[in-house]
Amino acid sequence: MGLRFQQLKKLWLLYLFLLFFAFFMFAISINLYVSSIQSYDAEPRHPKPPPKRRSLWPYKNIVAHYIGKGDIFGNMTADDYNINQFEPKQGEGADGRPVIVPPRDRFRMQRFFKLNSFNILASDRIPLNRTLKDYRTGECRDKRYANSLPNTSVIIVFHNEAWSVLLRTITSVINRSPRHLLREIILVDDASNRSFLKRQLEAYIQVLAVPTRLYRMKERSGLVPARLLGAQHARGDVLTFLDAHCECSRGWLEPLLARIGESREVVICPVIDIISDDNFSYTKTFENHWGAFNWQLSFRWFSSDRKRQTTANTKDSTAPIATPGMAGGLFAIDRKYFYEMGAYDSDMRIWGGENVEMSFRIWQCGGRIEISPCSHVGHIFRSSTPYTFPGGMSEVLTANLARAATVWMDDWQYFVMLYTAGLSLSARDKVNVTDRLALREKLQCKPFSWYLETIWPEHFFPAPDRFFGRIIWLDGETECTQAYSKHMKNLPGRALSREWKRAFEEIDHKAEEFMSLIDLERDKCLRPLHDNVPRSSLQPVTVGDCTSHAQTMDMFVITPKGQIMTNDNVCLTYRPPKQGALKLLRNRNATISNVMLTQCAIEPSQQWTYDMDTQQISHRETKLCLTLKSATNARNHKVEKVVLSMECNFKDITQKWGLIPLPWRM
Ligand SMILES: *[C@@H]1O[C@H](CO)[C@@H](O)[C@H](O)[C@H]1NC(C)=O
Ligand SMILES: *[C@@H]1O[C@H](CO)[C@@H](O)[C@H](O)[C@H]1NC(C)=O
Ligand SMILES: *[C@@H]1O[C@H](CO)[C@@H](O)[C@H](O)[C@H]1NC(C)=O
Ligand SMILES: *[C@@H]1O[C@H](CO)[C@@H](O)[C@H](O)[C@H]1NC(C)=O
Ligand SMILES: *[C@@H]1O[C@H](CO)[C@@H](O)[C@H](O)[C@H]1NC(C)=O
Ligand SMILES: *[C@@H]1O[C@H](CO)[C@@H](O)[C@H](O)[C@H]1NC(C)=O
Ligand SMILES: *[C@@H]1O[C@H](CO)[C@@H](O)[C@H](O)[C@H]1NC(C)=O
Ligand SMILES: [Mn+2]
Repeated sequence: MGLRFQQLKKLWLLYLFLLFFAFFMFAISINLYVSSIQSYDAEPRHPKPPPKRRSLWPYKNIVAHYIGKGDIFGNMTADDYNINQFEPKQGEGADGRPVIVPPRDRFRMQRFFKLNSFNILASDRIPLNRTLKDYRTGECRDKRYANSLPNTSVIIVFHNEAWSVLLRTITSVINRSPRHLLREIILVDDASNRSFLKRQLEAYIQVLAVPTRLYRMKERSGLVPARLLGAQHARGDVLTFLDAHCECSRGWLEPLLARIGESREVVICPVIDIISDDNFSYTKTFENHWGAFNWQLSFRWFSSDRKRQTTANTKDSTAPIATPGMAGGLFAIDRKYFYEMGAYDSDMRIWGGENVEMSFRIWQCGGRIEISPCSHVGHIFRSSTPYTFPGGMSEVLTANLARAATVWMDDWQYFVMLYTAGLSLSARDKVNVTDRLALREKLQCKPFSWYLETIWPEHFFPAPDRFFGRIIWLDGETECTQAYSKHMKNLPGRALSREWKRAFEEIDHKAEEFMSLIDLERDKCLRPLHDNVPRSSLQPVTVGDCTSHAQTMDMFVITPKGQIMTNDNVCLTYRPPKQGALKLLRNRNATISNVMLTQCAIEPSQQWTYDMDTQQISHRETKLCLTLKSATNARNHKVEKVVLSMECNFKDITQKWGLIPLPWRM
């Protein structure tokens, strides 16, 4: 009897244990489920870290189609859309620290993310007046500005912005600007329909310490018309445009106004720091960077050793940095100068392309665009826009870009239209830019070639003295390779010159023939080993199918000095693998080579020569020739064709390369 009781007791314990175990497993699986969604969801949105020296900063233009995550979190209702859940917790997010949303709210956090494409639950926990650190360098902090700086109107356009994010932007402007420099804040509502942006907002701005006025667009018009409406009502000496999802940090305003006080022809931008869309942490970015555009006119950040400082004293780390392009969201400009220079192209719709137009226009018409390293403003970078895009996002964007290109880019407009997906030469016929061309005439603006040569000498666009086209492997099997080799063999005095210029001219003579002979399927083009790897990262090179026009993977620009460049400021580089490089490559299971595509820089590792006689491309310094070899991928043991540089051997068919031009201007 006693024994049985003991057994029962054991069973009972076992039963209890099993119960606990089941519960435990359940908890773990829920946790795993939530975190797996989170990491899947969060990864593509994470802004990339600030740029290191001489690295391309790969955070992209924030345009992408929003892809819903299905309805695992339930669909948004009108109530979800209109509810304002702002509930600040003392000290949350202080000093720009990240916010951790408590586990019980994680599901709601996921659910509401898509409403704004940022973590609204995190934002709603942070007080409007949260503290930020002082992100300036010591030199910037010590800098003293004149007493009589021009004053400014701050213009903020919003469309269905979240309450806490919009008001934190406004609060940071008020709290961190000297009162006498801030004349007014002008809000322009681009036809929002969230209910808290109506009366509730109107009541809120009545009591602010700085006069704040709100104007509303009658229908959704976009950034340009809304900013123009705001500017029209502004009375400050300077117009300062901000996005509606920013936080100004200490001392942000004085350096901007001081620079315009010095020279009214300067359009000046702050350094744009990163506010995480996920946890709202504020991350300072590298100060010595500048911006420009890629072949498709998407804005890109770059940084370089080349001194772009505006003063003669290049040691002055507080001096603004000249930049060929502006991101467009955040900048200050003298109000009268804004109108003298043609304000904005008011026919640009919704969003996108206006920063391209303004960058070209300001420079070509005699102004300057600069970034002040002393002014830091945080901005929430999102990976997609949560808002509607009347007219279709890519249609609107390409139409705007077509306007900018047609007015300002001269010969290069054809290049952009030929090699941008969604654009074509017929885009020119659809735009009416009569007024803008008249403006260009009136302001007597300089040609685009001047802009490239003078303002952006390190650019990677084609030019009259450069080669633009494909580099094919001369396997001797296709018509194109045979015609090319034959032509090179019959050149008089061909062996005398290894000048690229000479080669470009010879190839130009036969451009039509070579272009008509190339067979996109049979000819083999030099190109990156992997598709879809960020252009900024180190990547090996191979030969493969030549791509169609809208992709530019296999298109290169070669300069007379022997830089072999491609889109996004990427150059063919001789790079003997080091320990570090090996590690880097192992992560991406790529094959190791001593020839890589990487960030352009003026240095010997990126200088190549071409021998017309042997059709070899060799690295100038080491005299090693580009060679096509098979290599085994260390990780997946697949055999891949990789381009290496090796001892030259004029008989080796794997070292023969042809330059087949592509058209880029009319
Ligand atoms: C969400 O909306 C889609 C279509 O709009 C519908 O097919 C789906 O059933 C909805 N899901 C829920 C959970 O309501
Ligand atoms: C923020 O404002 C609240 C009142 O609205 C105030 O109690 C708090 O001290 C302020 N915090 C800072 C850092 O100024
Ligand atoms: C702004 O500056 C203008 C002159 O530059 C002056 O007339 C105006 O009073 C100033 N406004 C404020 C608020 O300081
Ligand atoms: C707001 O407008 C969008 C279209 O722009 C519409 O889909 C949505 O239902 C509207 N929301 C409310 C609450 O009216
Ligand atoms: C907050 O987000 C940033 C960037 O998105 C990330 O680097 C950081 O690790 C995050 N912090 C926390 C505590 O999750
Ligand atoms: C283009 O616009 C101008 C002025 O806005 C107008 O006079 C002209 O007729 C328009 N041209 C065409 C072809 O629509
Ligand atoms: C790494 O190898 C795997 C398996 O072959 C492949 O699916 C993946 O795309 C590779 N990753 C990169 C970055 O090339
Ligand atoms: Mn923005």
